Amino acid sequence: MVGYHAPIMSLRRNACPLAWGARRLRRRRTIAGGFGEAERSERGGGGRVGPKGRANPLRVPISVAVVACAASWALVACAKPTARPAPTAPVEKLRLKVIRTFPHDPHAFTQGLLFFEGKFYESTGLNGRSSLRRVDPDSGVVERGVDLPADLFGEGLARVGGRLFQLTWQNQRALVWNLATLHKEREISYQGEGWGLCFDGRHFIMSDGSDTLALRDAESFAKVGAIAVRRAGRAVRNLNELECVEGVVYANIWQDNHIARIDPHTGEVTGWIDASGLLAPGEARTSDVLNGIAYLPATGHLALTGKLWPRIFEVELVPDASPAAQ
Ligand SMILES: [Ca+2]
Repeated sequence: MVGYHAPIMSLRRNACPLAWGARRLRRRRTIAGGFGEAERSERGGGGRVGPKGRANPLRVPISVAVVACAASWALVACAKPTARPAPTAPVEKLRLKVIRTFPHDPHAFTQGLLFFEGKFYESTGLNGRSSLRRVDPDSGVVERGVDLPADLFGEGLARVGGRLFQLTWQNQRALVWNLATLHKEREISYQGEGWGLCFDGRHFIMSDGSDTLALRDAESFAKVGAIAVRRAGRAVRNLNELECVEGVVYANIWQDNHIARIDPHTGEVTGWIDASGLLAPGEARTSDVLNGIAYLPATGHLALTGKLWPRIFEVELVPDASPAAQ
């Protein structure tokens, strides 16, 4: 509070240039023996208007100046101190402990991944190679797959009840599939790019590569809100594949080996996960970026993969105490 009052006192001491100007003008008139008409005009309340239609500040009546000063004081006194950024909770640094691995189609350009009742469901991208597939975890066999039309680029994938919702990158169309049969039921139009998608039990949460997640209605897919994602006050851009897990959202950062754990109520990143080093050097040479997060409810672990990765990794999140993480 000391820092807040000190500037106000300083302002008051030097205060109002209008009143100062009026006092100076009256003193000059007294010294010169009076201004006659101008003095009467001033007392009568009429300030002269200059050729540009703007009042000469030295001819502002004292009463007006006093009122103006009082108003300016009131404004200063009532103004809130400069808002300080709300303190942010420390971001927990996390790393991965690999529990086991599953085979993954190294030709699958993974854009969306989820797990439900013992199966992986995966959306793959690229024009002419996009698909939706149900995969057996242990064998990696695609039990049922549907190729998308060549002009569609598959992206994020989310389940709501007995349906799968699959985004497309720039086609602005979401495909709605029957979960059991993988038959397409309908399509939904939306604006902008589609990257990642998850369902938190109430809304869809959708990324578009920016630092903002969109909330969308579970029925209409209409945008109903937005979440600006910040890590220690800084925007986190390139949010990609998503996974909604018990009140938090995990997001791949495109072209980065980190995953953000996000509080969707505040947009704050509460955990920063180093997901580097999963692939062996030989695997990394033929693989693209990390992209694919699925929650495994039986263990509470995550399953992670990437575009053209040969494996899916079941991982546990553990604190990262390495010097590089600090
Ligand atoms: Ca996912």
